[in-house]
Amino acid sequence: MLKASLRPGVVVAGLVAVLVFDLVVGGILGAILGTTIFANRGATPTNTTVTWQNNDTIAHTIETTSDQTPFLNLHAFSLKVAAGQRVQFKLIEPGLYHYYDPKMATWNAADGRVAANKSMPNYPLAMDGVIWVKGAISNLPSATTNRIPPKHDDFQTEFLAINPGSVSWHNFDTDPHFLALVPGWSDVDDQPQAVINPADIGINRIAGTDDVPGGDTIAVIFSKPGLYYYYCPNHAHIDAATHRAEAFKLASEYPIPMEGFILVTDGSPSV
Ligand SMILES: [Cu+2]
Repeated sequence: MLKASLRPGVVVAGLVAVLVFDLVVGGILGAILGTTIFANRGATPTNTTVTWQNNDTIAHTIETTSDQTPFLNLHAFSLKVAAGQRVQFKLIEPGLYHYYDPKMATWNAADGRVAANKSMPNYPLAMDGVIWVKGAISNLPSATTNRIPPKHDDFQTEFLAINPGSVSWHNFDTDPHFLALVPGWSDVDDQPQAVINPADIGINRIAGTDDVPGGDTIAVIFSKPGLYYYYCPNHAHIDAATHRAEAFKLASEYPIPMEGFILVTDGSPSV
């Protein structure tokens, strides 16, 4: 099966920056929406309009997940976009937005993740995406924690946000798990992409309870602001066409990949 590649493009018209990308390239039914990230370069998030271009031959729905935190999905939306058409939406509040097509994927409430529907093209990759609208967010910590639950090949929390500082992971599972950034996103020559995975974190092993009584904890320092997209190379691999983590079949939460996001703000006081 052909994989749809992601073709983000940024058009700047006055103060309004518009991201146009294809739901599908080449008319492949139900292909990947992609983990697509939009960074507003202006100081006025209220001028942030996102455009979704549907190049598929069927209509799609673009809907925020039911996950909501002080920095995630602050403004819920559900948009329909007909085949060959585009739809626009203005995002006002800074933070992350996680959306999916509920006809192509399902919200797994137990895991708090979007899971691809089995009959969809590009399974196990789900039709979902992430947008980051830059801007100050109040009351973020400079240190936070995540965990790997027992018997789970996933991270308990998909999205975390901090001021520059550190994130700790504790492994309650029996197996070792790893943390590494998903390659293919950072591009220093492309300003909106330069803030995605802006500094490498290496490959970090977190011993499980088979190796260390109670499981190990590691802390990773995130001093450079940006959006970090990471995965566990022991339970997922990278799909080269989309630069997305794809679950290994033997991973316990398959088709949900063992991945997560850390938003590191610039730490400036909120207004
Ligand atoms: Cu793992």
